[in-house]
Amino acid sequence: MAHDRGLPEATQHFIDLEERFGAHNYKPLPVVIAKASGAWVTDVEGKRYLDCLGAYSAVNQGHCHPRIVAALVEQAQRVTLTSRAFRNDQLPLFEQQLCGLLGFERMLPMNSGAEAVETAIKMARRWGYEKRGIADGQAEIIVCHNNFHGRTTTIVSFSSDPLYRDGFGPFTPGFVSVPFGDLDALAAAITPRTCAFLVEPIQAEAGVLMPPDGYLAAAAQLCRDRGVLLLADEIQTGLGRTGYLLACEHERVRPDVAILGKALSGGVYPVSAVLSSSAVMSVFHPGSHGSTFGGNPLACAVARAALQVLVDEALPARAEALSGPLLSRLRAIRSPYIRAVRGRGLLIGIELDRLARPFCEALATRGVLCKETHDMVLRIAPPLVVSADDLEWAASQFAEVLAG
Ligand code: IF1
Repeated sequence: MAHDRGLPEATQHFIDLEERFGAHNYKPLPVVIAKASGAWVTDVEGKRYLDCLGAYSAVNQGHCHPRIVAALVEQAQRVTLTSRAFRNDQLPLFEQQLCGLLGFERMLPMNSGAEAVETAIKMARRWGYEKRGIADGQAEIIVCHNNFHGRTTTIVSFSSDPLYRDGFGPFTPGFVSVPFGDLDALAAAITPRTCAFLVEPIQAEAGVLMPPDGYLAAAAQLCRDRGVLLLADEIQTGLGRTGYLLACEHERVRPDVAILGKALSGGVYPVSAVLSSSAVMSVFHPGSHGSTFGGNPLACAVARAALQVLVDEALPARAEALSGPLLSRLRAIRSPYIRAVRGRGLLIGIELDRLARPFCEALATRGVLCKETHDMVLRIAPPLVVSADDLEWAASQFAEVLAG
């Protein structure tokens, strides 16, 4: 049982219950959120906070977007789940809309991001056997050091972080890891057994790490030349976060496979998807992959509304427009603790010379919610609907807590 001192009564009550009955696999800030709208959340005490995490980029469209919530309610009153044993009248429309918006031939719907990554892995392996003639059971996928792709046993098998791996073996074989941003290492790692290269365009969890300019484009070319599929995990970077619908577009790269999650539903419901060409998607036949909830009509109706909001409110362009002023404002902060400020669109990291957690706690007291990543980086990823004034105010709070 936690005995955080000095917390208000209702907050303490909920924390005590969770400490008592929940698994302790998280260490949240002591803020208990009860409702939210746009870029702002309200806790059980009635205190308001500017959300500078955006549920890890899942609420790009803002909390409880009225059009997405309306789609949810409307669909919930018609039909929520049919299973894929039958067809429903929402999935085809979602498939058409998502493929059209992102320029892919086909998509496959799942629920969580990790499931979509698993789907891409299965797809790439089978493609390797069927289309590339790799000997059965021998396919390899190249990944990057410090990757974050989710938490299934296969995905943690190729994590380089002991925090995510330790004690969860035996691990799935067939993955080779190279330094992120190192083209020569990628080239050297490709063998006749390599079916795919799985990469995040920006490594968010690793500390908002951006590869050198030109890396993604050169990696895409290398993959093309060597007959290797490029799998882009755009679960966090996609759907407007970095200023484009896909972060790969910064380098005019079209991945063979794009993996989406999080903001695909605006944070209203778990919806993920894998997009690719017909040729690659054709490795799946009836029975070879699926999910009870994947492609359910409620998810599809929500995702359709969430995509429409991204387009109608021009949220990628908004992320781009808000980015420059915020980055300059943050770079102008005079602080003994700041080592670097970096980011793209509204995915920004402030790297410190010490633990970031106490700063997150101080910011929460001042009404700004953000979360450290990899101990020493403050990550800023507000809903893309945030106002310029709110960001300016948040930046002044960052300046004050980081002043030293
Ligand atoms: C947690 C991090 C963020 C992701 C990328 C796949 C997934 C994620 C690029 C899996 C998920 C989340 C999961 C959440 C924390 C969070 C996170 F710090 F751990 F890395 F956002 F930065 N690919 N990221 O970022 O998607 O299965 O969770 O839907 O606590 O695990 P999921």
